[in-house]
Amino acid sequence: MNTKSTRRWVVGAVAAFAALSLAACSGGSSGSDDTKGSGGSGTITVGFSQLGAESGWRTANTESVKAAFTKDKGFDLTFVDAQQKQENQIKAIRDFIDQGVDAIAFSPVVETGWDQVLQEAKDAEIPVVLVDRTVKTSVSDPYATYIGNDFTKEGETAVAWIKKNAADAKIFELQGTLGSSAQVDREKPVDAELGSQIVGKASGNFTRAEGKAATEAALQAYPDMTMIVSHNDDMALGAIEAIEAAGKKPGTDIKIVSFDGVRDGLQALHDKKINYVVECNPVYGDQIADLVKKVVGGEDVPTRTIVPDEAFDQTITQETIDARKY
Ligand code: GYE
Repeated sequence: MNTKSTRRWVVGAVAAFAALSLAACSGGSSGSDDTKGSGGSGTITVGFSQLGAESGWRTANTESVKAAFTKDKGFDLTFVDAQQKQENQIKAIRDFIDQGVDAIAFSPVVETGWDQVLQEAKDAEIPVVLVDRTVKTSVSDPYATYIGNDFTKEGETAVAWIKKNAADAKIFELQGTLGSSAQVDREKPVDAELGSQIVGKASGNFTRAEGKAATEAALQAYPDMTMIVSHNDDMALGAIEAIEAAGKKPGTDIKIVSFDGVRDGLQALHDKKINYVVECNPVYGDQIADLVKKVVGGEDVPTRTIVPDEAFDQTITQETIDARKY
């Protein structure tokens, strides 16, 4: 039996035992409540390492996670915000391992550097559910399942719009956190299809303030740019401030293509300051919780669950924006 099936067997046996002892002492108060697994009576303890609070997307994702992992729904959640620092995430995951949680969920800030801690979780037989961003690791069978959006597809959607609507744009690429899968994968199709039109790149680390600063510098360095491809809405909103401060018109003098679809971003699209927004839906806490339950209960889960995204142009209506969840 490999590690996974051993764990499955143990979890199943514990659940069966819990069900039996519950039946045996019905009405009694002596039943242990630290039963692990999703056997019905037990609470599932989950450690969630969120990478930060850098953007509107992240805030919406965190709210969705917290709303899904409640006591009422059978979870005991420890949620730790890593403030965009990998070492904080590694420490949080090690703490979860020490606590012996039933499952670990985490959104990795960057793709690499997780080998050791993933191995430690594996050795401790604690299943890992990877959320939002992906990892590159040499550990075999490093996590139980992944759920998130298809960033490469999002990049392709942006490229298709640019080719159709601004084919000769001179592009400054406002990158997300360097080395994060959201940056790497959104950028790949842009480089592949529009590489010769990219006049410069700089990271704004997915925040509004850094997006503004990077755009201020870019306006000086690349005066010929006619478009910004921003890896998220927050940085695009920072870019809008910088463009306006430089006396130019965002959406006209410098077109903006962005990702996420947070309400402020879509409002700027409606106001014609952004030209196109590729959605990245962060509201999937319930799906993460469902996967955690299944993994802990030893049920089969898909290796990958992709959250579907839309895209919006300036024809978006105010009603659509007002009806958004985030
Ligand atoms: O686009 C950005 C956030 O990983 C999809 O991270 C996520 C990205 C999202 O900071 O706003």
